[in-house]
Amino acid sequence: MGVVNVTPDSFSDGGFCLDARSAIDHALKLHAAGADILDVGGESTRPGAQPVTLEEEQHRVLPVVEALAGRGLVVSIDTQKPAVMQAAIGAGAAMVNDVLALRAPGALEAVAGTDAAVCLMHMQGEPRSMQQAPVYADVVREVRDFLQERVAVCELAGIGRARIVVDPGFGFGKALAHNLALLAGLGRIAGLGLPVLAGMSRKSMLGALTGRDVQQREFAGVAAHLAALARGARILRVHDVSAMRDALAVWNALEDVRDGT
Ligand code: 7PJ
Repeated sequence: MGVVNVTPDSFSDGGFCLDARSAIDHALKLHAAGADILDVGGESTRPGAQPVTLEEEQHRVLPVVEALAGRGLVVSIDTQKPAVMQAAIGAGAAMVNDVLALRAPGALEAVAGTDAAVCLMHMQGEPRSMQQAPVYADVVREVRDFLQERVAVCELAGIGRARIVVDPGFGFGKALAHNLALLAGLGRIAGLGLPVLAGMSRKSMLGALTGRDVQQREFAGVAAHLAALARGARILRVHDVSAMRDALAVWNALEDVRDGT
């Protein structure tokens, strides 16, 4: 899964068209580099980020979703807003990626009446304040229990298991030790029996481990995502698709070898 952010380009005065076009161009490059899913988002969920209005978010993402889905590409819509989910599915999105795990009023209904897939992510607190003082007794158990409960709620609402992906939400209300415990214990999340999505690309946990700035975390990201793959992750949400694809080429070649001796 390649990350496609549709946020205004502060260096251009071209406004919306330029933003949409550059997002589409970027997404096509990620697809050419080997991304199977393009995750389109118009509202930042980074720690401390400010919310975006419904109108602004739709204005940003819908032309991009439509253009990519219209080319036959698999599009995921990264949003917390039920109205954006519905409009994006109408524009061709095949998956809803929701950091709130469909907890917003109306979100379950927005997905239930469609055949879109959904990624349910764990987050402690809310983006504005989630990194201030995250606390867990047993982070892997608490995240797994939360996801299990959200899966049950989805099933009751008519969203069958075949449509559901789960995600521990690296960096969403987690200190470094929590993120590492989740990565080490990812097998217990995979034990829920649903595909696991892991997203650590460029995140501060990689900065904390390497001392590197956000633009220089590519190698650390590849290592982290391979570690997730080894523990059962099925979808890797990354910015640096080419690097991840090369690593997967090596990884998958080994999977095909029955006897290495
Ligand atoms: C994630 C996400 C993640 C899912 C973001 C960033 C922050 N969606 N959206 N999982 N992270 N499912 O990319 O740094 O980890 S936005």
